[in-house]
Amino acid sequence: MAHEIEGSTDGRERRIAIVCSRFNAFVTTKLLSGALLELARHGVDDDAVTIVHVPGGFEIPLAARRLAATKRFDAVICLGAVIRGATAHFDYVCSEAARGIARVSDDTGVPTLFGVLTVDSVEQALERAGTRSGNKGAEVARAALEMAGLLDAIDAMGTDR
Ligand code: INI
Repeated sequence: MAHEIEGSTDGRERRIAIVCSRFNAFVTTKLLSGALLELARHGVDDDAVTIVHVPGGFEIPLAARRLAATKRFDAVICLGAVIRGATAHFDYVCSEAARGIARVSDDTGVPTLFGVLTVDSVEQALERAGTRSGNKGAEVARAALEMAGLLDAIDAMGTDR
């Protein structure tokens, strides 16, 4: 019979870091609120959450990497908002943020979640920050807990055959 493993989203023993970009703060503060609410809903203690602010999406990976390297956290949640209309270097900021965040996970083994909105307009950004299309911050917070739980479950299998 096949073995199936899923990550528990129980947050009671979790320590979580959040990197939040200040650029487009009218959106990212909503993502942050969504993430904090979701973590609390899953039992994560207030004291177990560390929030780090960075200037823009471009700077998220560096801060995320430093946090992951401390090994103090079960997951790092990255929050930002890159809006096409607002910048000529939209594509650069998006791709560096996405690539950099993925690398943090790969290099450190600490789940590092991509909660950076990459959208065409302010309306689309606000829709994904708690109005019509849910809240990306909450979504990645839940995913962070699931990935932390999943890695623990895989580790608990041990290395024996
Ligand atoms: N950073 C963002 O997070 N979102 C944006 O929409 C954005 N725009 O429009 O330029 C943005 N730029 C700043 C960038 O992330 C860096 O902070 C800056 O280039 C300094 O390195």
